[in-house]
This record gives sequence, structure tokens and C-alpha cells, in this order.
Amino acid sequence: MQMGFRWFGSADDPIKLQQIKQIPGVKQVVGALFDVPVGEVWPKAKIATLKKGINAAGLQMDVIESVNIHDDIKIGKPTRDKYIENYKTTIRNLAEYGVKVICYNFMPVFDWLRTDLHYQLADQSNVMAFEAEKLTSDPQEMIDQIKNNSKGFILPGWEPERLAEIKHLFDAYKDVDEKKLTDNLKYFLDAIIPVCEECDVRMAMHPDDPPRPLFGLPRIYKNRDDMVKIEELHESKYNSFTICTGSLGENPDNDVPAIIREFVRKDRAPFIHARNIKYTSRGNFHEAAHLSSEGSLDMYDVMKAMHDSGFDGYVRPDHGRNIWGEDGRPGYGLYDRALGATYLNGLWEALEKSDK
Ligand SMILES: [Mn+2]
Repeated sequence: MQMGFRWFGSADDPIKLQQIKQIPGVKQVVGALFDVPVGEVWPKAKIATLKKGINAAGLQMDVIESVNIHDDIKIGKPTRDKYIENYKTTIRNLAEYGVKVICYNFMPVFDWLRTDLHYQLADQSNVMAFEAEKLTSDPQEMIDQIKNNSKGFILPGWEPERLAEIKHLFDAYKDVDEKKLTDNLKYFLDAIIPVCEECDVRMAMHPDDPPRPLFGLPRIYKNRDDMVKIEELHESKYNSFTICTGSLGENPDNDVPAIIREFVRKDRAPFIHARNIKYTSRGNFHEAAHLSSEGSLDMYDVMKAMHDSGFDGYVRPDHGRNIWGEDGRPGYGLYDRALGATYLNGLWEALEKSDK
């Protein structure tokens, strides 16, 4: 298992690589290029610079999160082929710099959604939260709320140039139901997986967050059965999953440790996001510190499921709280994620030693 930490790049992230290096046990920086428009090729020179900076801090860059998928691919427009060719070139370019796993998602319009970016907990820390009752009927209102509450940070998947087009986007997706979206995913996978096989780069799809349809938009990775369907679209270990314990756990019907056991054993889960959430009522939740007792998920069970199945991929703490006066990017402050990494490493060490 290798512990990683998501980083938004020197231009966008107040967190310094050296601070990440100082978190015990963190070996990997999970990075991305945030200045390449979605759909365009990631230039080698920019990948090289990113990798060089990460390596100079004594860290590795085996995992990229995310190379986002152009909407034309998800919608199935004739122009998708051009974007798929670009994607293949990006895979080849990343492979040249040693990247092993590309995390991506196939969610229409919204990459993820919360109704509160600064939900205050009793200890005065704050987290992101989701309450279905607070969803506005007009998605534009939702976008404005998120934008006004992000304190100037550009949140992943909420790039302003994309969201400016929101009405067009909704219009473009109006004929895309679950079946169509799944067909379009298959078309994409059939095209790119042979390139992944050739370059030894694994695609690892992230679950929908929250794992439920929103604003009438389809969702195709919500649970274990969806994963089996996606797996069957293109049989290859390069067609694999990011298992996000938070996103899947947001639906209490999902047995997250069982999902981990099944897909790690089949070698279909090279990347795991480990985070906790606390249910406030059915379907509603707020994010929480990683510790089991702080949320509704048993993180020992999560790590044990990974350990028992022989997991040797990458894991990272996921969204954390803003604590100790830090006013960071919602979900992605330094301190609480560092505590999360340390806690997860502690669980792992105990699991390793109890084996001997
Ligand atoms: Mn995640």
C-alpha cells in the first residue's frame, strides 16, 4: 500500500509540497494539470514540470486525479472521436513520466455536489455536507451557491468556464439516460483501454458523488452492481475502479468493505479514497474526521478489507475538516487530511503486524 495526498498544484494550492512531505508515511502526490482545458492533450512539458517539482520534494507521482472527460464523450456527440484521440495522447504522455493510474469520473455536468461547503460541527471545525431538502430546483442556483461559498478556490469539477455553459450543458444531456451514458462509456473504454494496456496505465473510475440521480441527470456508478456492469463493458484489468469509501458510503445500503474485498481480490481497484462521513438522516450526511468514532463508517473494517484482500495499490485520505484556524479549500485543507493519513497508516501498521 502506498499513501498519497491530493494536491492542486503550485498555482492553485496554498499547501506546499514540503508540507506534504512532512506528513509521516506519505509517499505519493496525487496531482493533475489544472490549466489544460478539458478535452485538450496534456503537454509533455507541463507533465515534466509537475513531476519534477514533486520528485524534488522527495515524493512520487504515480497517480493522476483527474484527467477529466469532455462532455462530448459523455453525451456521445460526433466530435467525441477528436477528444478520445486527445485522451489517448494524454495517456501516452503520462505513461512516459511513470504514471500508473488515472482516476476519472463519468458524471454528467456535476463532478460532485454538496449543499453546504462550511457545515459547522460542535467542535467549531467545518466540513462539507449534503441535505437533499436543500437542493434547489434550479441547478443554476446551486452553482451560484457553491461559487459564492468556495472562497475563491476553484473546486475540482466546478471550473467556471464549464459552468458558465450550464444551460447548454443541461440541454445537451436531455436525451442522455443511464443506458445512453453507459453506451458512451463503453465506446470510450473500447477506444482507450488498448492504449492503457500498451502503456501499462490503469484507468480507475471514481463513483458518483452523491451516488444518486440529481436534477434528472443519470448516474451509472452508484453501487456494487453498477461496478459489475462497468467491468463487463470492457474486460481488462486496465478498466478498473477508484473505490471512494465516502461516495459509496453516502448510501447506507452500500457495504463498502464487501465492495473493497470483491474488487481488490479481482484486481480491479488500484486506488482507494479513504474517508468517513456521518449520516444525519437517510440520504443526508456531513463529512467527518477519518476516525471511525467520528463518523458512520468503520474505517478499521475498510482498511482490514484492503489488507485481507492483499491490496498493494494507492490510497489517500479524502475530504477532511477545516481545523486549527485553517481556511483551506473545502474538503482539502492540510491539517485534517494529514491527521487522516496518519490514522490510516496507523491502522495499516497494526494490520500488518497482527499478521505476523
Ligand atoms: Mn473520492
